[in-house]
Amino acid sequence: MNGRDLVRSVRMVGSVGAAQGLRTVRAAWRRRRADATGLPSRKGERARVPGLVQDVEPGPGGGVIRFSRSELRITVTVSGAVFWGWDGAGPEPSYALSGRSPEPDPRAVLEPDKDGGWRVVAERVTVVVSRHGAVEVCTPGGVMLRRDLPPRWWEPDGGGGARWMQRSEVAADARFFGLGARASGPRLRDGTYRLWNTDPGGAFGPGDDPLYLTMPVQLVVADAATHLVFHDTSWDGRVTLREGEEGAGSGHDRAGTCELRMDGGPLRCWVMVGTPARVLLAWASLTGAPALPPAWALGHHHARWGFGTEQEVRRIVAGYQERGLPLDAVHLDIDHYDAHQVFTVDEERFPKLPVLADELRRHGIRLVSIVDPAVKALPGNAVYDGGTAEDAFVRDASGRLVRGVVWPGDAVYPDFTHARVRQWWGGLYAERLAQGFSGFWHDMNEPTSFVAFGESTLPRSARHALEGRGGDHREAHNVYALCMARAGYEGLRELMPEERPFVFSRSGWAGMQRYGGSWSGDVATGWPGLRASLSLVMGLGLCGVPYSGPDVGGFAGSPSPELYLRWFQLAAYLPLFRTHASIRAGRREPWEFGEEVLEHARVALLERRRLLPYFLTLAHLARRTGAPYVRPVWWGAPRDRALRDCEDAFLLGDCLLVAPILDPGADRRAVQLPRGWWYDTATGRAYEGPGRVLVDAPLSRIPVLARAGAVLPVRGADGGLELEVWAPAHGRAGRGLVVAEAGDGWDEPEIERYVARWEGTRVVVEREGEDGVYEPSHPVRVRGLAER
Ligand code: NBV
Repeated sequence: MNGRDLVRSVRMVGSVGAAQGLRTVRAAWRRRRADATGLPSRKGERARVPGLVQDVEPGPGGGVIRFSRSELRITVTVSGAVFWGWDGAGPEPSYALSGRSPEPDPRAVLEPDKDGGWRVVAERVTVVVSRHGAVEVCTPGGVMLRRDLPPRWWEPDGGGGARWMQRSEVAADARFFGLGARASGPRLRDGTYRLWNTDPGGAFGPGDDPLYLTMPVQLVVADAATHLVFHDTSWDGRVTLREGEEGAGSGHDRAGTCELRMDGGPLRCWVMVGTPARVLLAWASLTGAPALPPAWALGHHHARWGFGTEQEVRRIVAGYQERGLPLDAVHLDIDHYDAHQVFTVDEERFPKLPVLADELRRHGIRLVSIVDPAVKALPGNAVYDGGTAEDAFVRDASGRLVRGVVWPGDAVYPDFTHARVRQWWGGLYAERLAQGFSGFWHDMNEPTSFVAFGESTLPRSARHALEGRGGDHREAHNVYALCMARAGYEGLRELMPEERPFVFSRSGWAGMQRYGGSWSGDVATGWPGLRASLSLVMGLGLCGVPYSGPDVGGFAGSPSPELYLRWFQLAAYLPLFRTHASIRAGRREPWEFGEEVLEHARVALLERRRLLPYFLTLAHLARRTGAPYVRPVWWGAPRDRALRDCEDAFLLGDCLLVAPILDPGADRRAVQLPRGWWYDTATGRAYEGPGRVLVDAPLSRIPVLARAGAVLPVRGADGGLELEVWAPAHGRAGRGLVVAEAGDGWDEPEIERYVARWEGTRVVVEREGEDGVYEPSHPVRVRGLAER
């Protein structure tokens, strides 16, 4: 056990309490024993490299190139995405892909290149393979975007999965993003990042890695182009990144490097090239469109571990109502379960949950339930009995049930990598729906088991169905939560076919967006935690998971009024806007931090409510295009170096730039602007980008700037939809897309397109149709005129 594991274990045992202590010691021993006998030996490993090119077999979109000790399959697909796989690896089976892999591009053919190499030339990329097996992905103009050097494998003596390693080079100016949810980003600086979903066992900050949701997806942004690279293997691994250095015109650039070391799984990869928007579109078409949350999930959520009783929930809801504060959802944590057992309710403290849910719903407030995967290992517990009858729980190599320890004590784990088990589990949400819950919050699904020492998860030797292929936890671990999300999502679709499910999950993997979103887990209370929150949301968005948000105020402590307010103000502009705290943390209601904070929090809440139509539009656009709601400021200008290095602000869709306050004591801040005119929405003052400007940020607000020419849907004073238009720069036109609310079902609302242009001294707004322009379908309010 390394030092970090030790710290984790101590934290974890500390947080579960003495009663569980002994169980966690036993669980740790069980885990160690299982792995001592249940894992294949790595003895006598032999290293292998591909060797020299021998011959080729052209095929659709590319073909197979044979080397003396391996072979490489390359396919350029019609969507422009490039697939390559070594050693016979094809794109399927894959947990990330949403369906069959895309069709090969019939125009892309394998042809000889210089020095005995081969290449495939396609419309958007050229792939060049050297005779030693290095793979270069280049722009159509021939600029190299990444060069993957020949890989190396280590094969155990008795056969079985090989470990592998691959080094790559990227442009000297390239910046790395992604790898799932990372606390130290969004720009991933030099260092090693692990690919193993991990509960940090308590509050985490920017220095903690890995966290709950990792994925082998990198977005690499360089002057020549942006590319997304996805190594499609779910095994444990490590990515070591090193940014390059430009030689300031001396011609001595040092390339950026990435070294990937994986414990197993196929060596295969997808690369998508283009603008950030194009790349995310290609990624969403490969791995699936982001699920559209119901409209209420885009409002304000209030959660806490330890509401404890129905009366307390009522008290808090009344507190919001009496003060005129918008509230859309209340979340119940594990303390509403009967003795912490999933799919149960403590009837004494929550005797009439369906009545409460009904009452809240009449006031426009939904109830959301936590769902933990681990099931108390106790005959008589209905879920345990049902799962036993289904043979649903994970077993070890000798066929015994794997027991871990979680909140209810000794517990067993459903094997979500089995379709039958997912079907069974999905059906259990009927109990939750009957209790009146509308949304689901998946926790502890890395999966976590409390252990006194070693890794806080299942034994690596634990067996999993892996869709009938069979395998162990080394391969299933990282996709466990993804498969749980699938089970929940698909179950809910069957149980309430008329409503869009709302599922968000602490852990996950590539493709997670198909079923729902995520949240930042137990982020530490403190200014570094606030910064980490933004990093997590942005990083996930760039990996294709657009819906997430942090615990406002941080999970475990008591934020100062200022920190709480700044967190609240940031989260009001993030997709999931939720206050949440640990059972041991201080209160988090907006009125608990004094009059001044309450007034400013009210402004943030009302602004969020006003922006709801815009959030809904962004959710629809994310589903259709893969573009996250929260985008780095370089989204539309990845060549702007100053923007590429800016990590403390973000674009909310196309229209707004949000510059949160991430440090104590600040009352103004520098904002790096992309090209064009930007209005401070609070003062109306206009600034011209590109460049850096100082903007006021009194305690009452964080800077939010609107792009000149933006057309965004907002909620008007009468509750109806209104178009807010920010005057375009003179001589310029503005544009905006609007998707109007169509309920929480499956209706496909139309995308309305608007143009704003100057006519003399007036700004005119028109709706564009197939055959001309029309009057807008909603009232229009033009802003920013006086100031220009
Ligand atoms: O269910 C209790 C908590 C929950 O409030 C939190 O949001 C999760 O991230 N849960 C973790 C388990 C306990 C953590 C110490």
